[in-house]
Amino acid sequence: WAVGAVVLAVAAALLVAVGPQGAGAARADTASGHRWITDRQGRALVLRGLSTASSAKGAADGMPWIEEKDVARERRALGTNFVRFLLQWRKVEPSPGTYDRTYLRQVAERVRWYGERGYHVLLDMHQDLYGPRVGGNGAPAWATETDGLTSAPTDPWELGYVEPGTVRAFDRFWGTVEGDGRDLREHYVGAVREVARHFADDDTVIGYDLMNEPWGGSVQGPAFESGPLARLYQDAIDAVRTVDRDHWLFVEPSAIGSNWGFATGLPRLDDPRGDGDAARIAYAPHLYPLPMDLGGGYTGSTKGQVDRSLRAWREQTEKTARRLGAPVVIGEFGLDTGLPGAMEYVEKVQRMADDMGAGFAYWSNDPGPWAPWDAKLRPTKLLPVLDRPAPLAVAGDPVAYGWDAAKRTLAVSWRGTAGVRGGTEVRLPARHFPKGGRVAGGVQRAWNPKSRILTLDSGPGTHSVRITPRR
Ligand code: IDC
Repeated sequence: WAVGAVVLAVAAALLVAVGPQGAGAARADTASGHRWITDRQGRALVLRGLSTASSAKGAADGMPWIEEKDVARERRALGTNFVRFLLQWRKVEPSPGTYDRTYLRQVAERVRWYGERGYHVLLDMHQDLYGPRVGGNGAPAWATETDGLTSAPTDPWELGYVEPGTVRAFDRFWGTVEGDGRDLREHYVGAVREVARHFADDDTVIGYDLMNEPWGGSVQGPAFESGPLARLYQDAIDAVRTVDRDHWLFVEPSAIGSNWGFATGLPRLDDPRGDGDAARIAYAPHLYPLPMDLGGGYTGSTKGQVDRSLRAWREQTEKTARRLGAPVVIGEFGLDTGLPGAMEYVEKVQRMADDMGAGFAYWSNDPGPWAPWDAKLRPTKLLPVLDRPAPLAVAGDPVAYGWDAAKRTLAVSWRGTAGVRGGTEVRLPARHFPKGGRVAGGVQRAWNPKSRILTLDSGPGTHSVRITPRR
């Protein structure tokens, strides 16, 4: 989002205005007024994982780089329970109104690889810079209308969002400029519904991310988010519900601004399932503080700016989640692990996610400098940072949880709620718990040294459990 010095100056001023106290006053309590995505046993899911994968964007068959053995390695190495799986509209609907069943079956095969290892999969309708005809990925060529305007490659890639062909393609998609009448939004909604129809009965799928980093073209800010974007989301939600009653619908704000911690104008959306606890709309904003987008690390004066950005981001995210009545999953965060302070930053974001009771998908699992493995699939220094003790599923309403590295203690507290089956599951990585865990304040029901999952007894009332390494 390097859109120049002016933006940077405005951004800095706004961040200073929000100030350090802003979100610092947020509750440590993650339970009250906070909704949770639950598993089939009614347990609150703490979703932790990565996106799979950027490589799918340009692949002819639209598949990410992974083979089944890579999924097995991801589970073994990180113990994650979540994956954000990239889809491409160009593959779902290669020609107008025609859906590619072979593509959806190939996706389903990979979803099964994850499902067999205990993962929950979020299917992400990904796009960057609209589509390949204007230098990006996502939309099919037949749905890219540029009125003769073109887009040149840019460095960094995000600047492509202001290339004329890309802006026009978005404007035509949203219907905010005069066009030849073809309703591209209706096609997009149809493609999302087709994905949902295919996966409606798939228990590994947790939901659909309706659009990656929506961009308003020449219409920005609340005019975009409360207008064309909200309409598209509502139409997509209504369409999905005609074929899929149960999976969650994840919505993202317009990335510009929100990724840095600014407010979003996204309004509350209606789920035909019903209001309150019946609704299944989740909020999945991305987190990329501006100083880091501009290439900075987490060090020196940049560190202070990033910290302010994180506080602002948390405050805005919690506010928006309350407005939407939605649980929060950080849909993307990530950085080049070679940047100074990068590991401290990843550690900090994970702590923040725990404090917020939010899930996350680190960007991304593509082997290379951002990932927990390099191009030769050897672990990078990110791997031990992501391989962190955490609860996976909580048998009730989570109150608070977190790993204290200094005290070598994983604390989890929750209120048992009626109708929940099974115990609370926590994962204890071998690097921190070589001989398993010693449980205080609760009862260990089971320990699986292979999956590193310890199950705790639950029941009515409040539970407050502390787990330290067994000696
Ligand atoms: C990036 C990839 C990069 C690719 C670029 C454009 O890492 O290799 O060239 O997309 O396709 C996002 C996007 C996500 C980006 C990621 C990192 O949602 O697709 O992936 N990012 O730049 N928003 C902010 C950052």
